[in-house]
Amino acid sequence: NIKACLFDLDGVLVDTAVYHYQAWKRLANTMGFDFTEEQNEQLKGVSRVESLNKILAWGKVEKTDAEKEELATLKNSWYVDMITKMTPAEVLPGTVDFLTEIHQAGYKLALGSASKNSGIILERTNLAHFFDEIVDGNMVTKSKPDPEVFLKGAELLGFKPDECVVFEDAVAGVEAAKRGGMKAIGIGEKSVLTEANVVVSGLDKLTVKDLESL
Ligand code: B16
Ligand code: MG
Repeated sequence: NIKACLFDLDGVLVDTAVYHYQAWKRLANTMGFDFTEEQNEQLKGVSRVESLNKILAWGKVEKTDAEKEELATLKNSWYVDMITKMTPAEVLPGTVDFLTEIHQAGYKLALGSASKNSGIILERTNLAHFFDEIVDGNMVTKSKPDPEVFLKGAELLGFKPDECVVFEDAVAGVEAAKRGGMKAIGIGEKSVLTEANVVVSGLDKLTVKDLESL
């Protein structure tokens, strides 16, 4: 029986992917190359350092660790400029209703995000109060598809993995949930999130009943 819900942030609760894309694109452009929206898909759910490594490989650019750190910091400063201007209107459809409903039904909620900026985003969008625990990129050493972020969330909430369900939009995130022994609800396309127990296009398509039948 499901007792706790673990939520990915970007692509599930809010669409910050557009801001990540703009900031990474600007960084690539300053180095004299570009990448496509399709390539950008591969950056979803992936940590900041790993995203940078992929982008540098696409541009066939080599950088030292010190230079990489500088580049990642620069990208993050542009990204933070954008997310500090976010408003509750940018929360994805159905999110507030669904979180309210499951909270009232007695489920415990945790965030399980790869982002080190989850705090700002949750504050700006007015979602912070829904979560009993928050686990993000500041608290983990291994990124998805490693299950660390979700296992930590389950542990902090005090539930076993098989009492938890993860909501994820990234292939790496669904894999992390499964490797951690949890159920996974995919947010996106069935043909992409093949390992998920259920796939829907967004939280607006779910009700508390869907958790009972997992
Ligand atoms: P930051 P999620 C992930 O968030 C994003 O999907 C991914 O594109 C980003 O690189 C990663 O967070 C790290 O973000 O640079 O803010 O630490 O989907 O796990 O909520
Ligand atoms: Mg995501």
